Amino acid sequence: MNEENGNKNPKIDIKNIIKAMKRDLKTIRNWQKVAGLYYSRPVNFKQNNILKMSLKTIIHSYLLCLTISIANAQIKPNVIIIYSDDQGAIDLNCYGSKDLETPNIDRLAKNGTMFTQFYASPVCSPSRASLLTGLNPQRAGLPNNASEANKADGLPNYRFTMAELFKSAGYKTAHIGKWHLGYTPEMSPNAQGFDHSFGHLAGCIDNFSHFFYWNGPNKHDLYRNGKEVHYPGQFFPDLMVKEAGQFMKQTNKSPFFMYFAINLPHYPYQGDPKWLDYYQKKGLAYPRDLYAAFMSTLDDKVGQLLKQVSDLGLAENTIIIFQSDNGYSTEERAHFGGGNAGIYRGAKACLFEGGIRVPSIISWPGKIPKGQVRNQMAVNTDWFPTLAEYCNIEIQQKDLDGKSLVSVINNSKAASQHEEGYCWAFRKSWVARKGKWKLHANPEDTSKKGTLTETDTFFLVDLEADPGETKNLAEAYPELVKDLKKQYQIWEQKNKK
Ligand SMILES: [Ca+2]
Repeated sequence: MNEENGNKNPKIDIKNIIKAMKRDLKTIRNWQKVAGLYYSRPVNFKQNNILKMSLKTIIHSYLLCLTISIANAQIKPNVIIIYSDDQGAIDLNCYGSKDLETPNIDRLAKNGTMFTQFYASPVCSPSRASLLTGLNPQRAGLPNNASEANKADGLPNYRFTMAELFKSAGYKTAHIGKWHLGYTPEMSPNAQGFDHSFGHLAGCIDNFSHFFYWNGPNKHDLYRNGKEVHYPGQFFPDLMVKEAGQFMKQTNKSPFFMYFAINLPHYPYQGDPKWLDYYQKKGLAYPRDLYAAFMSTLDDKVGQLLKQVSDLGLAENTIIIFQSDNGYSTEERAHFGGGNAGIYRGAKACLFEGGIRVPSIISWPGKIPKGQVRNQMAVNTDWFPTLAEYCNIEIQQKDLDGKSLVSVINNSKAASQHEEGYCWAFRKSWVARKGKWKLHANPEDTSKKGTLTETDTFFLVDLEADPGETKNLAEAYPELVKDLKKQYQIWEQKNKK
């Protein structure tokens, strides 16, 4: 089987193989006839046995070829990353929220493996830069949001992205949804390895007019492959699902990588009226009712996307990842909240757990354990090497910040890939994490769940004993503080290289 056919629907391959088998069996029968003529008739018992054995060997060889063909067909699975936007750490039923409905994403978790200690970045652009490069935001070159006002902001073109990785392995690649990784042609999705792109460049849009409303003149922000397109009045997530369906249909015969960066439940909260009614009748308090309606709308769109995957016969051979880019927002435009981080302190734009600890699920029928939960610490930079391993693609860069999660996914007792520690930096704050210990310098708490005083400049917590980060243990463990400061300094130096 050649590379190009590697991802063909296995049913089609089996048909072809059976066809070939029938054709060759006919040849075998002809050969039997010739052999029968060659040997003096009637063919004696021994000769007949030899023929039967030859036939058996050939059939066995075919079955072996068939097995190898099926295995080859699965060497290159399709990959879809669904990257949600500003979703709270526990905002799925499967993560503990009891007041909102998310049956489709929950089903993905039921059919796959979900992580309880999975981290990203505190805001959109750094999170996306890390996901696509396997590097921390500082090394990727985008430690804060890419501002529409500053054209120099964005993921530098020279960075090697996941899309470029898949493209190098013969995949068709698509970006559908939010970009927020730069505004110039060199930093556009098409310049970063995506064959096809449909979506908006800025951090958020109104989902019906597709305008970016912020300071200054309002700007229409919807593009297909760099060309501005207009669909006034059409709900953007519906356009995304439609575009994804068309892309998958067109690439049905070769493997694909699709980055489905759905801009929900990021403000403006524009939930489906049926869900707005549902949560109002249920008596959910404002602004949770608006947020929940938008979360359930997101869940509907994920359901529609997955149905298309299934209807195209691709479900068995498609790896699906679902993850939020950062914690829920407490900004004014988000009605000062609505999301839920459960016991965790913090929200979007800070380094407390509620800002960076996100729901994360991976599913691949028959290949990834079903209905499993993993508690090992993992990070969004890990998806780059994890997917490369699953898709059998060699990575050229040997110094990624992410590590493959395959061993962790396969075994709940495997060691975390980040036992040596991990660091984050955002604005004036930074975090050095090692094992259960987390040192947080210059902390800010966008959830305002507790007070912070001058004595909290270095905030040390034992995440196992105090996952809500309520008690600063820095004074009690000066040696640990020293070690973690050192870890951060080494990390900071490495980022400058
Ligand atoms: Ca976000």
